[in-house]
Amino acid sequence: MSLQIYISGKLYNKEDAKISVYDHGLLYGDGVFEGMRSYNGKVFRHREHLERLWKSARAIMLEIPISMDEMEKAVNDTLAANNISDGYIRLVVTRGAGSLGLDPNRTQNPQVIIITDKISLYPDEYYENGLEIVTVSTIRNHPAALSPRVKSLNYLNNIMAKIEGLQAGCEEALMLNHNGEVAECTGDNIFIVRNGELLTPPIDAGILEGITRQAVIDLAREAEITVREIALTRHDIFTADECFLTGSAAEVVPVVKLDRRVIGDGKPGPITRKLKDRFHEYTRS
Ligand code: PXG
Repeated sequence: MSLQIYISGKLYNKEDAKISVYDHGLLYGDGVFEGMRSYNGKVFRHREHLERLWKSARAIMLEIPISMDEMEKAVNDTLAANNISDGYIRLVVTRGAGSLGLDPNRTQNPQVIIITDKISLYPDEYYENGLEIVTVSTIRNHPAALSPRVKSLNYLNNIMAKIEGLQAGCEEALMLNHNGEVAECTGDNIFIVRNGELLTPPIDAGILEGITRQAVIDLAREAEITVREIALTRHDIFTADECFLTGSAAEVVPVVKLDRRVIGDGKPGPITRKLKDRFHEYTRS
C-alpha cells in the first residue's frame, strides 16, 4: 500500500497528496513547519514540537485551523495508518491558496500537511569517528529581518549555507550570526566541551531553539555536567576539547574538524560519547 499523507483532515495516497499551486506556502514560503522523530511508536517531545509550531505560526500571524490536541492525534493516526514506529514526521502548515500577491488576507484555508516517513540517517561512520564541518560565509538571518526562532517554510538562508558547505565537501556547515559569533549549523545546534563544561550559544545568538538541544542540556545537567549558554566564536571551537551537533534528524553527532582544523585530539570525546549514549538510551527506553 502506498504511503498515506494527511492533508487537512484526510489521508491520501502519496501520489495523490497535492496542494494548490496558488498556495502561499509555495508562492512565498509563507508557512511554518516542524521536523520530529518517533521512537517505538511514540513521538519524541511531541508537545514541545507542537508548542514551537504554534509559536512559529503566531509569530507570522498564521492561525492553525485545528487545536493542538487535534494535531497531536492527527500525527499519531498518520503514523499508525502507515505502520511506522521509528520514523520521521514532517508537519507543515501553509497560509493556504489565495490570489497572487503577498497579502495573506487574500488567502483562505491554511493547509495542514503531515508526512510520516522513514528517516535516512547519517552513516554510522560519522557517529563513530565524527563529522568534519566548515564555516560558511552565509550568515544566519538577522533576527530583526526574520527571527531564526521561526521555523518558516522560507529556509533559503540555511539552504544557501548548506550549498556552500557541500561545495566545500562538508555535510554540515557552521553559520555565524550578524555579530560574527557562532550561531548554529543549517539543521543542527552546536555544542562544545571546554574544561569539562558544556557550552552552547544562547537563543539570543539568533538560533532555532532546538528540541534536541534542550533534551541534551537536560541530560547533561542530570549527569551533573555544568551547562552554560554563552556567546561563542570560531576561536572557542578551534580551541575546544570536544564539539558536537544536535538535531531531530542527526540526534547527537560528534564534530572532529572545523575548517580543516582538528578539534581536541581529533576523535569524539568522552563527554560527547556519554551524552550521545544517554540520548540514545533516553529516546529508546
Ligand atoms: N537549527 C536549525 C536551523 C534547524 O532547522 C535544528 C537547529 C535542530 O532543532 P531540533 O528541534 O530538531 O533539535 C533545526 C532542525 C530536515 C530536518 O528534514 C531539519 C531539522 C530537523 C529535522 C529534520 O532537514 N531542523
